[in-house]
Order: sequence, then structure tokens, then C-alpha cells
Amino acid sequence: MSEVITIGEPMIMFVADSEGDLKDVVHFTRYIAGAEVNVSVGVARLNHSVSLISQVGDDPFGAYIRQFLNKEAVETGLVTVNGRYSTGFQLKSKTEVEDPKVVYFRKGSAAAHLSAELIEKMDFTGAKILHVTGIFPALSPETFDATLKLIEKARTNHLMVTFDPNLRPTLWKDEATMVARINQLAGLCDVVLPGFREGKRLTGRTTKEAIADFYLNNGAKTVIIKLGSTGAYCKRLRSDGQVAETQVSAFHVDHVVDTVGAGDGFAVGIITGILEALPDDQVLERGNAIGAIQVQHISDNEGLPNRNQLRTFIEKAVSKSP
Ligand code: KDG
Repeated sequence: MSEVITIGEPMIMFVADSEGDLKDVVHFTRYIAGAEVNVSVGVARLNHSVSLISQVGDDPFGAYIRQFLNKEAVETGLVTVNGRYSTGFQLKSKTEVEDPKVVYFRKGSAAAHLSAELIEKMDFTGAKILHVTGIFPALSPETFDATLKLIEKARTNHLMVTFDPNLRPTLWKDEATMVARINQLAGLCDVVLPGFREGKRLTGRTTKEAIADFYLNNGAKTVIIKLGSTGAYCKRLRSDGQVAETQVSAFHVDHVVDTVGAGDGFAVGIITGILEALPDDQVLERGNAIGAIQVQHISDNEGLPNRNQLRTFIEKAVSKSP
């Protein structure tokens, strides 16, 4: 099994070639989206082995996704093809001034019908980290169940479990269900990675320290909060029972093209930093750096760096800083 395992829905993403209401756009460019797919691509580009668990339809979208993942060296042995359902897709608007508008066509998709049976048969030998997000479990009762089973199995097999809440309110029945389910999952994971606004929404607390304490008291061992242009903050329960706090500042970005995918880039930095046993400040710095590189690209994953690109970005930023 690969070092990193993740579970999620890969989607085809059509990005508008021109600005304006999506209903008026004539030409779109095709990309691939999906938070966990983005993370798997980023981890593979940093030369760590990674497996994606998913399901696609027996259609050209599904075939293209498998081809893309294979080209990116993401292990696809656990991406099943199910001809009864279609591969999901989404439209994304083009905008320079605000977050883009995203419209999903994913209800009842092949991924939403992924069966937990696949997980029962999995062999975790050699795997070190399971990464899950709050998107896949929001798709259907089956995907919530599959996510829970996977987390339970990962814990039994002593994997570290990282969790990015990645709130998508339109995929949940209502706000209360979303908050309860996401916090249920977060309580079963070792490392929780909320954005500051997400953390406030999920916990009702208003400071980064209080949000971190909520999750530490709920079962997590480490909470890493994304602070956007301010950087990132980490609160960790050390094995000696002491609490360690770390905060690092963000990298400056001259021109933000699209913020979607930045959180996934951040997660790539955290996961690979932990795998490489980097100290906390370098783990956060790597997360910030990959997030900052990613926001300079329109695709949700094309900007994710390889090792040379990551090193060059950090060295340049450090040499410019006063
Ligand atoms: O985090 C980026 C994802 O949001 C994007 O790639 C698509 O998974 C996606 C979603 O559900 O919004």
C-alpha cells in the first residue's frame, strides 16, 4: 500500500473562458477537480506514494480522470469503474475580483455510490497517513459510512489520520447536520486542519486558540488553523503531555488568480512535512508555500509544485524578505 491513502470524488471541471454569468458562457476549458484528488496529485509531485479510493462512471469523463491520475503517478488500483452511474462534473466561473462561482453536477454520481465493501477488503500494510475531508462524506449516506469505516480501519492499523473540514454547505441537508457530522469525524482524527472562518462556524468560538482547544478536547492531537494572508497556527499535544504552539506568517503573493485549491495545497505541505518528520514551523511553512503557489493558477491542481519548484519558491521568498 502507498504511504498516503485518501478517499474522494474526482470530477471533471469546466472553467469558463470568459467572465460573466455561467449561463452566457460559450467556451469552457476542461480540468480535473476534487479536493482529495488535488491532495493526491500534490503528494505524488513531492515524490511520496499515494493511493486514491474512489469510483467513476464507465464514460469518457471517468476514463480521462483515470488517465490523468496515472500520468500523475497517483495509484488508481482502488478507483473502481461502475457503469450504472455517471462521473460527476462541475462548472466554474472566471472572475478576477471575487471567489469564482461553482455549480455541481454530481448528485447520484458514481463516487456517491461507492460501497464500504471495498474498504473492508483493503490491506493497509505500509500505509502511514490517511487523509480525509468533509466533502466526500457529504455526498450520500454511503459515502459517510465509507468514510467512517475507513477512519476506523486506519486507526486500528495505526495510521495517522488528517482531516480537512472543507465545508460545502450545499452538499449537506442543513447547517446543523453539517456541523454535527463534521465535528463527529474530526473527533476521530489525529490532525484537524480547519480554516479560521470554518473553525468559527464549526465550534462557535472566536479565537484560534479556542478553536484549537475545542478539537483537542474532542479527540484530536494536533490542530492546524489556516489564517489566510496571516499565515498558519498550530496547537499540538506532545507525547510528554505538554502543549506546543507554533505560528508562522504567510508568503506574499503579487497576483491571486483563484483561491480554490489553496487549502488542498496547504494539506499537501502538512502531510508531506509530517511524513518527512519536519519540525512544526517547517511543516506550516511548507503548507503556506504550497497554498501560495496554488492560488496563482486557475486549475485546482495544475500549480501544485514538484520538489524543485517548491524549494525555489521558498528560497526566493526568503531572499526577498527584509
Ligand atoms: O478544494 C478544492 C475543491 O473544492 C475543488 O477541487 C472541487 O472538491 C471540490 C468541491 O467539492 O468543491
